[in-house]
Amino acid sequence: MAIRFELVHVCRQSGARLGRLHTPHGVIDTPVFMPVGTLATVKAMTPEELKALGAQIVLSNTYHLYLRPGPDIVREAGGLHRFMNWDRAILTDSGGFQVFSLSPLRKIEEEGVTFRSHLSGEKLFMSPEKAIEIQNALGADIIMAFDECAPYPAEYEYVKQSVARTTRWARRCVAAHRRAEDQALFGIVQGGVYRDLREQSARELVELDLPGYAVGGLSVGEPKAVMYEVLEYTVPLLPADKPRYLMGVGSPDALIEGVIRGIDMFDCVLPTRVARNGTVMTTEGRLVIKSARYARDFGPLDPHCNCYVCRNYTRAYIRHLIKADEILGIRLTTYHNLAFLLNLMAEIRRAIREDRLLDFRDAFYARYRMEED
Ligand code: PRF
Ligand code: ZN
Repeated sequence: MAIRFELVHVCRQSGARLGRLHTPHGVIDTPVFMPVGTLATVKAMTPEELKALGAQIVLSNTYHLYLRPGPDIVREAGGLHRFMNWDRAILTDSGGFQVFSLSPLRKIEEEGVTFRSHLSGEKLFMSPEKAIEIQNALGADIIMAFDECAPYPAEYEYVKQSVARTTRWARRCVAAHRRAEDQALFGIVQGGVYRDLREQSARELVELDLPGYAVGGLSVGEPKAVMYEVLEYTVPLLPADKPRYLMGVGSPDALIEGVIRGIDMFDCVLPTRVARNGTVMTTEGRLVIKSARYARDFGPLDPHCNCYVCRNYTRAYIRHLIKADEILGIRLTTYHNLAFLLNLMAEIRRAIREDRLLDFRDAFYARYRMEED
């Protein structure tokens, strides 16, 4: 068994779970947020900096690493951990989402997906077997089944076909997996916003007795209230003794709401992506640092944050760096945004341990100005 999930405590106020996920590259305290390192790097951060921030696991992408540098080079380097100098845990997504969101002219068939590289335009093919073969070569601690993420909105009949195909593909992933002893293969529940399809997807995947399960197909444009409702009826269908991962979610409010509904793992490009256009995440909401109002603001990015950036740099200085396109600007906003989200997760874990996660949510919302859906 590649991983072992230890349920440490269930919050008596919210039902949220505190856990420990044991992997071949260390123990992860859950609920956890996984910074995204699409191309075997969390953009602008060194592994040493990620460790200083307390990152316990990062996510990388099969699709992107398949296009470049190619799985053979990563395997020859000794695997993804050695290639990128990261000795803590790694999860790779299967490409079953990036193919759909990034590649033009893709064609989905039972055998797999034919698509064009968004870089070279060259025609490529991805199948469940291929996605697993690549992920076996990359060597992450947790790998994901090759799924189809239906768009939102999508017709019931379309999603029904897509759920059935995702189950058949998951079975093929299980059969193709060659490293079950040191790589945990997670299934991905699909089904859009249709309750019976979510139930069918969960039932069929749970039958495969995988070491963990993700909820996919959410945060794809539906209102947040709809996502929360889907989680409310989907998460209880997943085994309580295995980790549950909500894919592609990273806004502070959705992290808190996801944890309350029983989620243990999250990933999102949000903190690192918005950092690069100068958006800073704070306890009061997002702040656009380029704005003229910060030109003479000599306070920290977030007065409630005590990260390296907030202890040493001012809003005025970081605004100047970002406006001047200086590399240090996006390094500092990225560092702070990750510190903010990783610290939020640590506070969530403490609130679960102390049976007060609902009180924590209310206190957080009292200060936080929410983004629109
Ligand atoms: N499937 C996979 N990766 C994903 C998703 C999915 O549905 C999502 C949906 N938010 C993000 N990343 N394989
Ligand atoms: Zn900070």
